[in-house]
Amino acid sequence: MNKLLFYTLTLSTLFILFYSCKDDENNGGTNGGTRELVINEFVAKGSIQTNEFGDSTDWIEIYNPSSDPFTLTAGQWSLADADEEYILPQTYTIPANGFLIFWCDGLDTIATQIHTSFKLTAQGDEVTLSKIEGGDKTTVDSRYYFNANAGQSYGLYPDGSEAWDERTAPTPGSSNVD
Ligand SMILES: [Ca+2]
Repeated sequence: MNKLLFYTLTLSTLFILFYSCKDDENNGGTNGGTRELVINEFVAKGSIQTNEFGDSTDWIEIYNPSSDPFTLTAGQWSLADADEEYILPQTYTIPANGFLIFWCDGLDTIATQIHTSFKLTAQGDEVTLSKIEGGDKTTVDSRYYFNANAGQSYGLYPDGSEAWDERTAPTPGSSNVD
């Protein structure tokens, strides 16, 4: 084997290894934020949970890590995927150490539940929770993933920690299980 071919093959192998490892490490990874509230869990493909209309749809669970209730004022909070931002049109209060579910079904409405204008992309997407005050937007929490597995969630265990992993038993609206 000549030297040029050897170096080309070695570099190609290293490149492939680097990017395959990078994808694994980044599944459910964070892009940072202030974490007053936490993106605690989500399902992006093959959800077996159904919204209030009986449709199986993706969802995102927001967790309040504080021992005090947390109020999200209408128009000042948004949840977005990589392409679209949904601004919360009603004020909600999340109880101390409680949860709020956004159903990502593209319905863009609020009935008993919150239904975002976007759906999550199974192949990979980015989920961002932001606060909007005086025209300024602050990222509170952000997560991204690649190639979601059907019926499984990504989530933190324990709730609000930094330990992201795939969860085989999704728990919308209640504490995550290992
Ligand atoms: Ca949960």
